[in-house]
Amino acid sequence: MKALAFVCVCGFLITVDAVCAPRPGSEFTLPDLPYGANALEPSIDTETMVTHHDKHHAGYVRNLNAALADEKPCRKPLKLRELVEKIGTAKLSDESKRTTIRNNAGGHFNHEMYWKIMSPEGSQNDISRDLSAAIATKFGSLEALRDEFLGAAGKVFGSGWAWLCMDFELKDLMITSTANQDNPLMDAKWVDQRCNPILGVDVWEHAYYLKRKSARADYLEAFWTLINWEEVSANYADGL
Ligand code: MN3
Repeated sequence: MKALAFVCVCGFLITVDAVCAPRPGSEFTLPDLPYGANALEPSIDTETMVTHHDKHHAGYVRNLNAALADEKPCRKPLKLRELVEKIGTAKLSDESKRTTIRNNAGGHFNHEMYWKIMSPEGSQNDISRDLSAAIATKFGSLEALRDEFLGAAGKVFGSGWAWLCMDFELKDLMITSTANQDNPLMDAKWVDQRCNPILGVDVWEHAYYLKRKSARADYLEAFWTLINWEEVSANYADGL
């Protein structure tokens, strides 16, 4: 009987406050790009960056705030990562909002990571010793990781993302992909592989179409040269 009571309390704690309305002034906001909109030229053109950040990412943030507004006010700050992790099961005042929150919380989280894991110079020399060792163990070399990662990104059907990800328990690396704005942190019913993402590439056409038309492979080759490995290494260290 005691065990049953414990399970029930646990379930309650998991769902409570997972989805709530941020207090006025604490709504989600669009982060600035960590570099100028023209800084990734010629790999990613300025017009693509401006549209992608100022229209698409801004839209996810705006729609997320609108979808959360009717929930009960948050008692503590609502963390984006927590929302992404819990949206598959969290209690909602209106079930029809689950898809909207899933898409827009995912869109906001994924793009925040995407901007940060790129830099104008790229930084292959900045891979931490730990991440470098993990890459060698799992893939054999950075070149082999590149081939597998870009291969997975090229195979995403329609809009979605490819990820370099960490197993939550074993901490080893893996590559996976998600549809639309889903993220490997989300509920298992929506993703092939639950894991902790440390590097993600956006393969929606809006990420490359203005410059590259349908040539996703060219965009992916260019993206690889932009990766900010210092940031990816920090994500890896956070996941250990
Ligand atoms: Mn995008």
